[in-house]
Order: sequence, then C-alpha cells, then structure tokens
Amino acid sequence: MTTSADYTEKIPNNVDLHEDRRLQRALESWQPNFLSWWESMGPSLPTQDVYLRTAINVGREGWAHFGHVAMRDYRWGIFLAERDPGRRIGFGEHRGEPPWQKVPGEYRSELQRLIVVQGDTEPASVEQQRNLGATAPSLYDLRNLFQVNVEEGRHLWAMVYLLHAHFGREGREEAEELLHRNSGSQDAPRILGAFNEETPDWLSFFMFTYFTDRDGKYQLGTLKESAFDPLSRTCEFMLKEEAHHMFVGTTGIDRVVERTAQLMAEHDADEVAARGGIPLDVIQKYLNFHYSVSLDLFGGETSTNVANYYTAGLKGRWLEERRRDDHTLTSESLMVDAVTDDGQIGQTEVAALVGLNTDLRREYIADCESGVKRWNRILAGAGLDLRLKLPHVAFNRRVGAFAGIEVTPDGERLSADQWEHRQGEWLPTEVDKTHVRSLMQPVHERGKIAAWIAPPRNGINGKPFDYDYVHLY
Ligand code: BYC
Repeated sequence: MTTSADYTEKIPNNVDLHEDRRLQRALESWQPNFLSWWESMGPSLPTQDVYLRTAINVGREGWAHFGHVAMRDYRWGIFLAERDPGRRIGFGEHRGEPPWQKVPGEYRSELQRLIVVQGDTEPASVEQQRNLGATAPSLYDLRNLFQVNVEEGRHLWAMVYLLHAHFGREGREEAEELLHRNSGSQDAPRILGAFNEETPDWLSFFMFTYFTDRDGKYQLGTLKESAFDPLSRTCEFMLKEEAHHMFVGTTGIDRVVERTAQLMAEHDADEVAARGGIPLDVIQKYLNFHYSVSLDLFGGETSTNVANYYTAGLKGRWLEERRRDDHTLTSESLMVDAVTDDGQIGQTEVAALVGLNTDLRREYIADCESGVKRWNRILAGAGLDLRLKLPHVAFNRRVGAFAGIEVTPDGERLSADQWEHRQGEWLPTEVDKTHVRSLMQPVHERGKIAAWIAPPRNGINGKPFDYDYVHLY
C-alpha cells in the first residue's frame, strides 16, 4: 500500500485495487450506479466547473490538489491512512492484540451494521443539500457547498469499499441499498433521524455542518479506534476531510451572527429583519433544532449495543488512548442523564459500558459549547448584551431517556399540551422559515455577497474572496 493515490486507475485508490480483480470489477460495476445517483440526487444547480480539492495523498503534508473541475468528472477515490505495523487494539476484551485485517466471523453482523449506518449518512447529507446551490449567498459559499458534497460522496465510497472488500454478497447488496434509500423518503428513508430532515436554506446548512457534521467527527473518532484496521484507517483519513466541513459550519454561523450583530448595533434589534438580516432569536431557534436532533444521533443514554461494540473492540471512545482507566471498563460505573422515578430530570448510576453513548455525547456537547462562545464573542464585540446558548440536553429529544418528555430550553418540564402551544417560541415556526427562505436570493456574481451574511475573512487555498470559484452556465 502506498500513501499517494493512483490516478491512472478508473477508481483512484491507494489500496492496490488492481491486485484484486474481483473486487475491482465489483466496485467498477457499482461506479455507474453511484454516478447516476449523483446525477439525480446530487447538486441540482448546473455548473461548468468548480474550484475543488481532490485528495492525492494520505500523508500529513500536501494531501490535496486544488483546481477547477467539472463536478461529474470529480475523481472519487478510495484512500486509507497508512498502516501502522506496531498498532495494537486499544480497548475491550482484545486489548493488546494486533488489529484485525479481516472481519472476524463472530462480529460480522455488528461491524456491517456500523459501516452501513455510517455509510447511509454520507449520501443522505448530499440529498438534503441538493437544492442549496440555487440560493447561494456568494460563489465562495457555493464552492464550499460543493466541496462538502463531493467529499460526502467520497465518504460513501469509503464505506462501500469496506462493504465490497470484506462483507461478500451481503456487503454488495448493502452497497446498492445505500443508493436506494433517500433522505425524507416515505418508503425508504435514511436510517438516522437527522438525515431525513430538510436542509432548505443556508442557515440550516451552516447549522447542519456545525452540529451534525460534528456528530460525524465524534462517531468517526470512535470508529478510528476500531480493532478492524481497514475501518480505523478509512476513518482516520475521512476525519481529515471532515475538518473543512465543520469549518464551513463554524465560520458560516460566525458570519451570519456578525451581520446580525452589525445591524443590531447600527439600528435596533427589531429592525434586523426589515434590513435584510436574520434576527438573533431566529438564529437561536435554528440552533435549538439542529443541536437537539444531533444529540439524538448519539443513541440512547444507556445502550447494550454500545457496550457490546466496545467490549468486542469495534467502536472505542473519543481519544481512547488518553483515558486513564483500564480500557475494558468491566468494573466501572458512570452517571448518566435520566428521568427519575418521580418524573424529575436527574442522573442515575449505570455500568460504564452501557453509558458509552452518554460519554461520547458529553464530549460532543463540550465541543459545541466552543462554537457558542465564539458567536457570543462576536455579539459582545459589537457591544450587545444578548447571547446565544445551547438548550438543555432534554430539549426536543426523540431518542433516549428524554424521548417521552418535553422541556423548555432551560430544562423546565412541560406537559404535552404546553409543549404543543409553546414550541414555536423555541423551534423555527413556518413564519420564521418562510422569512429565512425569502432572504435566500442567489448571489452568483463574483466578489458579491448576500445582505444577510458577512463576507469571510479569507478565501480558499490562499485565493481571494472574489476569486472565480465556480463557473456557472
Ligand atoms: N435515529 O442502542 P441505541 C456523519 C436506533 S454522522 C434513528 O441507543 P446505539 C455525517 C439505533 O440504531 C455520524 N434511529 O443506539 C454527518 C438502534 O437500532 P437497532 C454517523 C436511531 O446502537 C454529516 C436503536 O435505535 N455515524 O458521519 O447504541 C454529514 C436503539 O438505539 C437513532 C454513526 O452514527 C436516531 N437518531 O447507537 C455527513 C456511527 N439513534 O440497532 C455525515 C455508526 C439510535 O436496535 N452508528 N437509533 O435497530 C452507531 O454507532 C450507532 O448505530 C448509533 C446508535 C450511535 C447511531
């Protein structure tokens, strides 16, 4: 295996695909199906070409090439991070043993399930973002959207490679299914909740890339620890690409908040909408929505699935090697969020193994706080007293311990009736969404930007903001 990609092949790869003709043929027969999915479910705005990065090397430096490419000619490829010959399994009952290069029979179905769930999210996000090009606030943003889209397409390739290479006929069938399920479909929806929600406007897109892509970061981080070495190495490289997706979300929300703060400081909080900005309370409602549906992506507060995954060595913890414990957790306990017997929100002590979804969700929440701090610094810098905040962990949850209760963003219990009447105070209403959508007028002119968002500080890859990032027809 080499670190650099072979681009002479039909499917660029660094896994010596040409040495396994059967696998190569199987993937080459999946390729046209992927391309026809991309044509029908991928970005709907026609473009001549886009200034995109393409992965060329999995090493630390110089891993990507930037240039204008027609999106249908993008070279989606298969790249695994370099193999570490000294690697040992870091947790669970196989701790200390060499990692597996093949799938052990006893863990086959669990591993396949994890890979399918991960793979399902990638094309789902492309489908959700399909129509955003038509309303991009600038060519810079348009290019970033397409960069995210092509890389989510590549992440699908990453999972499909594992399914084809290691899971035989069932794996090939699952790879087909990944192209047949669709976000929001009645008959064949995507597997996880957040991936069937709409991303109808750019505020949603930035919130999605901040909060939902960040779930991706944490889930990939746990799969990077996996004893199944090909999965670990795939996820390691995906995380590298993922960083840009979260950058798009973080700085996107920065720029929306900056523009709103500017309008509030110059005029009056009530005048933001009239002057073409997005009111801060609407930004807060979008944040509440995307954060809460992303919390659901971590599964239940307690889960026997996650205990089994960990013990078997399939899915570790975030930064497993930095944890100061025995990495098997058989005699540890953990406090997890729960609704107590008297109906109060509290905590309960459980075996650490079954609480691992909570452990990961907590890491994620701490990371989300850092974004809120940034955005509040922007508000403070504009001389404003108002602040954004993350809602309570039990707010608007549909999965886990809080699925059956309703609370305010401050964590106050509500009856179902009260929730029904008051949810519009905290989640985007039709009026809010219609207003945000009305602002989404495309700005496809070089160097120009929509009025509801501030321009970025820097362009991409050292290019200026007014670079011709996308050539439209
Ligand atoms: N919606 O035992 P539990 C990304 C299911 S994002 C619907 O508590 P577990 C990306 C669950 O599957 C990262 N169903 O859950 C971001 C289980 O069903 P089964 C994606 C849900 O198994 C942006 C049942 O409920 N990667 O990469 O401990 C753009 C009981 O649940 C949901 C992964 O998620 C939900 N929200 O944990 C592009 C990693 N939550 O098995 C890409 C792989 C739970 O009983 N997946 N359920 O039929 C996993 O590790 C786990 O499957 C989960 C759930 C963390 C998702």
